[in-house]
Amino acid sequence: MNRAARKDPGRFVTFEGGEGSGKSTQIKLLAEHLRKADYDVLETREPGGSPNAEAIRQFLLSGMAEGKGPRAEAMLFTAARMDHVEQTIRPALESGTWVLCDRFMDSTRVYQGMDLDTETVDLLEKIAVDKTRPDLTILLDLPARLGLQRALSRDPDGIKDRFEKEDEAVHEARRQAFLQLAAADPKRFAVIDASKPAHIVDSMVWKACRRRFGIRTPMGV
Ligand code: Z5A
Repeated sequence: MNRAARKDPGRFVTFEGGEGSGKSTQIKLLAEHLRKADYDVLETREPGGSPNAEAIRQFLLSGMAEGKGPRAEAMLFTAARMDHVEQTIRPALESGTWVLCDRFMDSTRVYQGMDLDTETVDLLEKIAVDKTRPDLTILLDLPARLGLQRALSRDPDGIKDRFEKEDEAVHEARRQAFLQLAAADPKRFAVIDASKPAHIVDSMVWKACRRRFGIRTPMGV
């Protein structure tokens, strides 16, 4: 019988960080560790993760919402998140599945929050997330320039999306905003140096996860 069948609680782990910081790479690696340890795991992403939210993703990343201003953009991210939480995340957690999510509420705080007042962001977060808050947030931290280089080398001829087009100083300011969020909530966040090779980052992420949830493996916690 696996752990979900034994009614162990599902855990909610979010990954945050800048463009090209390695979130998708590390989610796959963490999912492998957890599955080997006999957990059921769901990998998902934002914006997206449910059919309606994926439709909103297309609209947002194409840049069609950009001219409407940061409030409208934040409301669209919120609508997508609400659907994702209701249709995908909450049911998975209730069934004992671990949810690993590429970006979540902290991305709205950083990307849209820099142009909005805190009360508005707090309200949108409450509407979309309510009590479904991450148990652990892995912040993959690296200089914006390195992340942008990695993203570019992954897809040198690709069309840049709404956010990829912005300049390095904007990405670096977001990096600092993520670090401030982490400093304000050290119990929830683990800040990982993502400039290291992927296998080193993987071992740091797995260690943070084992510590946070007390997971024992043959190698110990
Ligand atoms: N957004 C927002 O504004 N508000 C919100 O509320 C939310 C999102 C939820 C979504 O973009 C955009 O939406 C995002 C913020 C905004 N835009 N930006 N910027 P997305 O989903 O298309 O992309 P992303 O979230 O920014 O992630 P990404 O660019 O796909 O990168 P990643 O997942 O963090 O990295 P990766 O794909 O794992 O790695 C990138 C490359 O680096 C790849 O070739 C890897 O093989 C390589 N890599 C990975 N790790 C390493 C290490 N350690 N060393 C060397 N190379 C590595």
